[in-house]
Amino acid sequence: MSDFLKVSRDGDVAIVIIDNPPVNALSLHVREPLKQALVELRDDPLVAAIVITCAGRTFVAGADITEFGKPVQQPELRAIIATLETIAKPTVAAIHGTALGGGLELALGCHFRVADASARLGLPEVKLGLLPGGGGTVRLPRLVGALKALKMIVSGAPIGAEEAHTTGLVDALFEGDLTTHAVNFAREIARKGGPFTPVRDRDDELKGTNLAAFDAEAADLAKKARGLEAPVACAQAVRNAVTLHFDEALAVERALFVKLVASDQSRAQRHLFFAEREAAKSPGKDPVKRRIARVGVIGAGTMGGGIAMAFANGGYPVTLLETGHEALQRGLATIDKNYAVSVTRGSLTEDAKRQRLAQFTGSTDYADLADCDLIVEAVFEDMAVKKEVFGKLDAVAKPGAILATNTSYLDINEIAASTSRPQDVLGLHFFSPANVMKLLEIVRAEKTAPDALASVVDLARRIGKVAVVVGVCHGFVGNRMLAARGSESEALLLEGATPRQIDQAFTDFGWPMGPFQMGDLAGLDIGWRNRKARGQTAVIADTLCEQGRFGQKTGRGYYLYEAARTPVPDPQVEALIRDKAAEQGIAPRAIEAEEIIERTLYPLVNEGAKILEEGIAVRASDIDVVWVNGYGFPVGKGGPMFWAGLEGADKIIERLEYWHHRTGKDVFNVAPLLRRMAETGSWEGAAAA
Ligand code: 3H9
Repeated sequence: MSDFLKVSRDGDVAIVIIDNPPVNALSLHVREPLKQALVELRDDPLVAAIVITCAGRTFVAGADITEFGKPVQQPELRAIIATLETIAKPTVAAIHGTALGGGLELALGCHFRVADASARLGLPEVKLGLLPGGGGTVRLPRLVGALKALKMIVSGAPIGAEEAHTTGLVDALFEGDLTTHAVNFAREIARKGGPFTPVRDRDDELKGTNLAAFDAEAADLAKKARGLEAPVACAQAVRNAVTLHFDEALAVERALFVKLVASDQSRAQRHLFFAEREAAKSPGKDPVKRRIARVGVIGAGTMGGGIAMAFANGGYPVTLLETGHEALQRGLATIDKNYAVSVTRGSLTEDAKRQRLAQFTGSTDYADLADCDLIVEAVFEDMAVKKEVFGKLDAVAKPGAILATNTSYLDINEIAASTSRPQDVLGLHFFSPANVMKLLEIVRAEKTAPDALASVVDLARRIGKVAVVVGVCHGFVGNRMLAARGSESEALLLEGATPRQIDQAFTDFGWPMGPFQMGDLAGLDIGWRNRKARGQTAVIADTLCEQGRFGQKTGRGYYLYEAARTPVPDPQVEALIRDKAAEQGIAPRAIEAEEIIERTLYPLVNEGAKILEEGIAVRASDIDVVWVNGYGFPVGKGGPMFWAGLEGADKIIERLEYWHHRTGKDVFNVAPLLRRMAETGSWEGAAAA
């Protein structure tokens, strides 16, 4: 019928097969033949039942996201679902892989849904700053109840086929040839006879809805949304499914969708969706990858242990090396404890815990790393120590093994040059806790071989990381920009702002926490040690550390932590800041949130432009991926480089120039690429100009 849609027959059952690789998105070229096929099959007296299925690895994974932001072309998904609901004979969606977003909404337009036992179903639109716009908010509650629908739609997290079956979303589960099972299911249903009730007319599940409980849950979720509009709209739409007539609720859903799809937040989140996928692609021709079957990790401290867990969680056997038996046992015990916590929380089964622990082999002998295909060192951040480790690795690692350093700042070219195989050396900069944090900066050194790089990019995806390839410089992309963001924080304190005020400006912007809360969480002693090693000072942070105020771990930092992790402003710290300001002859003045943002986030963008110009990052969107996944930059603003476009490059330049003129500081020295961005309107244009 079309390249993207086929219809076949198995006796009196018609099988509609959507074939739009890679994920069977509902692009216009699918919607057109699909609507036509449904009309024809509806009117064909020889057809007793209709099965909708997909070719390839998955059922429909949603609307075609690349079409958003362009004029809507008919037929829309809603019209297709409306057509489905005019069909009196039984319609069955046969789901394998993932039924997501518009894909699940299409399935909800059918009378029945059957699924492969390994399938996953969900409405992830919220992650794109949207709500389900094909009737999902109105139909899903009719099958699973309003509260369950609320949780699914606001979280965007898919559920497994088994849970979908238990909750009533799926009518039957099958293993083996799904189409055959679905056809038999449809034929049997047709034989028994109708009438068959479309989901829109089934409201049994809605009748007992406890609206007070619903509203309490929705309020809780709204609080966690931190300024994002989509989760709030999702909750409102699901509530409408309970309180309004179906058609009214559907109309409101549509209106909300139209508003959200045009919003900056959704544009930002869609940008990130594609940016993450783009970042994982190796530039140039895809080389043949090296086989990575076993991983070695050197150092069983917090970082090394977390890295080892990340690999074990991804199914890789890990040799964990420490210098002494005691440190090794301590590291292994911590790993055991971390998994036990996951079991207690219900995110891991006892069985899975056993399987993961079985992936670890502890050792204190470098010779035991000889069978590892990738070895990651996570030892003390010191060039001499790293070189010693790489010297030992050079002696024992097998030919072609990839040797990685987890350094956050050090020059990987220098580390590589200290070995006889610089082509096998690269950086794997994990973020703490490494088993949880999604971001992985993959650092290509000058001599890193393309196949070594491509192999770890591929591996990163396999262990569920969001990988970004970056070049060598002090702090790479993330920490270098963090330094630019942080450079004015102290100055702002000395000039009159309080830690609370600065942190508040950040959380109002959408960050999960501000720089001082973050510093207290990470431990102020780390930066202190770094500064001392580089001969730098930060008068307030250094004084806090000299007083033993390292942050949460000592119960005191920029804030006091009396009750657990809640930061309480400390008058002593504020007095200390005023004293230090007085010593420097700085008279305190009132500082507005706008100035805080200008002096911290504009330098962040500026540094990003410098990084891009130097080729340390390949694309502006890679920088966004780093900042959203590693540093908590608000997703609704799309990362610093995307946000620069929203904020206006002209405005940023004007304010950077102002502050540069006033302070002479290099962080305000406008990057030439940022100027070209202002002229061309995009980072791509700026790079090409
Ligand atoms: C929606 O449905 C709105 C409706 O409610 C209302 C409409 C009115 N469109 O992730 P992968 C591309 S909103 C276009 O690497 P995986 C992706 O960019 C949608 N393209 O594969 C990549 O391209 P490339 C709700 C899409 O196996 C390639 O496919 N649905 C779409 O790791 C492979 O993707 C979602 O949000 C799309 N919908 O994971 C689901 N999806 O090769 C979004 C993927 O050029 N998709 N692409 O880089 C996913 O979550 C994952 O892709 C999936 C597969 C789990 C399906």
